[in-house]
Amino acid sequence: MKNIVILISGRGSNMEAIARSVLPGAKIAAVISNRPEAKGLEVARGLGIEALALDHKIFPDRESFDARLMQEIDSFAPDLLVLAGYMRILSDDFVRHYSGRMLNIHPSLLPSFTGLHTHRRALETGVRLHGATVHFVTPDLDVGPIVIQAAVPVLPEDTEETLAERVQAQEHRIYPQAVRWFVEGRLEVDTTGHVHVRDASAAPDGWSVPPVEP
Ligand code: NHR
Ligand code: GAR
Repeated sequence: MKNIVILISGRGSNMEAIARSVLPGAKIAAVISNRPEAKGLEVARGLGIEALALDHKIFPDRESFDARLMQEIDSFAPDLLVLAGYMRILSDDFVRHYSGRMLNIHPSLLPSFTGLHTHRRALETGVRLHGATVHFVTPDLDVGPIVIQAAVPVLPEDTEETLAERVQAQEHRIYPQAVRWFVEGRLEVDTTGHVHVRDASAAPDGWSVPPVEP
């Protein structure tokens, strides 16, 4: 059995998409939020998943919070740690501890728009294509090996909200896909930091084209 631990900070819609599509042979062992008020905690409990909060505000600094978070996570013996809308930068020691077994979804077509407020910045910049990226987490923010991306058009009448909604529909498709590949043991990061998907049925090297929207 492969254990998956998911970290959230908010709504938990990606967590839910992953939980609903998890393969036999894998299990969401726990969902942990750094924000006690995160809606996703209730969503997880509704799905029968153990859900707990660890409030970062009661810790004196980032390192002590991360050390305690690591303890909680490791009590579930995770094979994979999934960041799903988790909003705290993780310290280097934490990232090294889960090296090669921690994924994040970032709401942009990386390497464009690392960091926060990606939809607003995409609209301000005037890009015609935007999207989401699943990547392995490395100490430097939002630059780890890319597993899968999906692109969406930016439409003239878009607001941050309508654009976010279009991107998130793709997130709910590509994040479960990436997790399934990981659970199947099919992801490989080569020495140049490129990810390969072994025996991908979708396309020659595991990329997948999102369905064209109307
Ligand atoms: N940690 C490391 N080391 N590397 C990454 O690639 C990480 C990471 C932690 C989170 C997710 C990320 C994203 O997809 C992620 C990737 C939060 C911030 C941030 O600035 C930046 C990137 C991401 C998540 N957080 C503020 C902080 O001081 C707090 C913001 C808030 O609470 O609203 O931690 O974009
Ligand atoms: C998602 O769109 C995710 O890409 C983004 O937050 C949303 C979380 O939604 N992540 C970040 O912005 C990380 N900085 P969810 O809680 O419903 O999955």
